[in-house]
Amino acid sequence: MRLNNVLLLSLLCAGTAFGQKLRLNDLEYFEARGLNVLVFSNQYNGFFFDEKTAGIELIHHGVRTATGGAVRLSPTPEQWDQIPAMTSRVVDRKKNSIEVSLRYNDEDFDSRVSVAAEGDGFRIRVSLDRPLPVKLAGHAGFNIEFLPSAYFEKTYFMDGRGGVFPIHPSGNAEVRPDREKIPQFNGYSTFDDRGRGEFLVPQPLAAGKSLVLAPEDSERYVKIQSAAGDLLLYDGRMLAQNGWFVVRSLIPAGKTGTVVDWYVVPKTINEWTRKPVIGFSQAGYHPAQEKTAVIELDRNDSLLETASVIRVMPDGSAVEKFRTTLRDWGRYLRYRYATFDFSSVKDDGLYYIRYGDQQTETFPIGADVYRDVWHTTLDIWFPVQMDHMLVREAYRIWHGLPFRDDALQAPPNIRHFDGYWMDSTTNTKYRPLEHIPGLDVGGWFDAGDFDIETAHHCTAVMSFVDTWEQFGVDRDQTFIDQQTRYVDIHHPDGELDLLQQIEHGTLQLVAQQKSVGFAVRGINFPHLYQYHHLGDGSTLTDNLLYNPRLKPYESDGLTSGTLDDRWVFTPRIPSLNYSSAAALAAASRALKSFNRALSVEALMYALQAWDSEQNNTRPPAGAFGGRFTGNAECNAALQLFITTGEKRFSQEFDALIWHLLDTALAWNIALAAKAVPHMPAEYRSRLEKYVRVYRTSIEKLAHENPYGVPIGTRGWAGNYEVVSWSIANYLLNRWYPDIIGKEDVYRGLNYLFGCHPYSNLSFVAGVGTHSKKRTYGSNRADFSFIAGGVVPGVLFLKPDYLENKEDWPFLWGENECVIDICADYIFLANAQNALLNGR
Ligand SMILES: [Ca+2]
Ligand SMILES: [Ca+2]
Ligand SMILES: [Ca+2]
Repeated sequence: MRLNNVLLLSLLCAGTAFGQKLRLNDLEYFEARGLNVLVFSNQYNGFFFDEKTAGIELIHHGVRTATGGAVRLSPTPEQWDQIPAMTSRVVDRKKNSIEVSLRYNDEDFDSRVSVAAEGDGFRIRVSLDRPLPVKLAGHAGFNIEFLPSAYFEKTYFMDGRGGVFPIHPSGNAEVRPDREKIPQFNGYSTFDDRGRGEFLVPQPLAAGKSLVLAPEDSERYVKIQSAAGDLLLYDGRMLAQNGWFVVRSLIPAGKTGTVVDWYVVPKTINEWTRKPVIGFSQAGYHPAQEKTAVIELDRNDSLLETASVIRVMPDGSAVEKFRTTLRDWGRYLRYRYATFDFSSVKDDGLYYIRYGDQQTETFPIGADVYRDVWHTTLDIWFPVQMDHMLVREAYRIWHGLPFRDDALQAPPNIRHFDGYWMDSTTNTKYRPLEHIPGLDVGGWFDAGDFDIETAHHCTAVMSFVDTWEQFGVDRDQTFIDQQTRYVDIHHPDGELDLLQQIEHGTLQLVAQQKSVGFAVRGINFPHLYQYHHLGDGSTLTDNLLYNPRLKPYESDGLTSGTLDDRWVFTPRIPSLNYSSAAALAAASRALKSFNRALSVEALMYALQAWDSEQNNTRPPAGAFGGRFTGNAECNAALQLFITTGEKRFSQEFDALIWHLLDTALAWNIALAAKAVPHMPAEYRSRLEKYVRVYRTSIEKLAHENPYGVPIGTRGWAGNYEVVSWSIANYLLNRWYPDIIGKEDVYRGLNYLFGCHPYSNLSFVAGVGTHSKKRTYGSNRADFSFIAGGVVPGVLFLKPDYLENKEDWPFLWGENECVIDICADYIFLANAQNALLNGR
């Protein structure tokens, strides 16, 4: 009866097909104005597991507010819980429906989930051909997850009873014995049960047949009705700060056919149109550079004729300085774009852009606008990432002295989390779980996690040396004392910070070569429940060496029976050892007069690593890092040549580089450019042909998207590629200015500083008028940031959505700052200054 009314009502609405508001579009998702329903356009991947970017998802009035619609095995799945594999996906345009088949291989459990447009919303049905495996009864259910920050300070109704969504999780949990637990990834556990053999099950906030989320807010209103079992509302943050609000229905035991049947109606606002995003540089512009804002528009929006630049005056008045006609760029992914060229505005001053009734933040134009933009990254972000040091900033201790108990030899034959593993042998002289001395020195926390990721260390040290050699950065605003392992931010100590950071990275790389004999995969945690640590890294272990003769949690004051020391992962990875050789050879130059002894050691180990890899057989291209081996070997040859001047290295470089350029030009062009000043003149002319081919790829980008930079589509957003691309252009511009122009360099920072899709926030936390204030660092649970961190940026979600959430820091692919991009950002900012204001 109710259904008929809905049907009748919908049929009366003009323009809707078959009485359904949602229709399947060409990109195979359901669409209505203000609402998209994605059904496994994005799938779970087996690397980071549940990234909160897969399954059935809602994009509600432009914001992705729901994810993870799927059959799941726990009430509030965490990142490392089992994920279903999608074994088929059938799009039925006649029925206006999509059906997917899901499988849990380990549990031999198959299900089908269908989503069909119906009335003002859609129906979700879960069906089984075989009853639920007995073991999964009470565990398996259909879940969908709602973004907490989208529902903060909002309410819900469950069967007419009102409730408020909690800002902080404050529900109840129940303790259950381990035997009832559905195993997480590879038998690891995210829960530290202190040896008690138990786990936690969150209890629902509410239960009933009909749930309304955000009845007060038409942009967020969603009504869910269950035809059979109860709807249970959970708060996933009870177990993990990055959890979402979960709505689920249990799958009943012993049944086949339809086992879950929900009717979902997200409200939409009539004629809703997304507000335009005016992309521009929040850090401002140099008078001499091109200045083009990119305006991102809803496809239903109509482009206004003009935009203007308004100058802000010291007396508080504002005057229009410039107005011009906008250029329609056309469509890119889901939006329409227009460009606003105000390059002719060159006077020093403060300005904002006005488009329609919108006015942007105020930004400067001036020769000095980029002079200091890298300071916070070197002054604050890198010091906070420093491992094996206590780090203070004025009254705040960012973290105590961590990992004095580094590190134990990882046992062989393991498939670990975070992309770590061990081969069938340790490749070292150490027994499994034996303490390897000497590793508790130097290094940086790689990212928002606390492991030493050697590959990124090599990149960061290499990048720092490039910055040192090309720009002679002579800043000193940080106190760094290796003797007492103490760092104090905003405290000059008479030593150049960049050299101190090169020293800090080199100390760790040298220690690996010295103690282990080669560059290790990294130093990471034995337990998954340590890995997801939030807050002060020094509290992650007890900082006492592991002593197997003591019981867990027992200590003799010097050692401890708790197996919490980090593990050293020691598979042999030639590309990594070559990268270490390159970084060490480069660092030995930078450290020559700063730390003579370390400089000598660095070169010695660089040569040793080189020789040992030259004598090893090369791994197949398919092996880990195999495709990078050529580039890493070539880079090591170049750095060793620059440092030693020995011909054998330049010959090896020359023997490798051309093949690399022929097979993967974009990956290797920057390396080739770095060699120009060190190679004979004919090298430069031979390279020119490749630079011309590379030029065409830059031109192609200008047609691919309105920003003219490479926008990545991987599971980790692409700011690193944008920065690397701009650096490559800078290195090439130096030798081939007629082929690669200065503007090809400037576009990268312009994009980073706010001229990008989704929003116009600067992607460098704390830099520019309006910048990222919630990033995925050690303080992410505080919805905060570490100044100077550069986030990955806009994440591509299939088929046409770019996203960088600012109200939710926990999506690492969007918001996690890592050492390699931050080091490269310092280089690029200095490069851009050098180009604009003279080398
Ligand atoms: Ca890591
Ligand atoms: Ca200093
Ligand atoms: Ca310990």
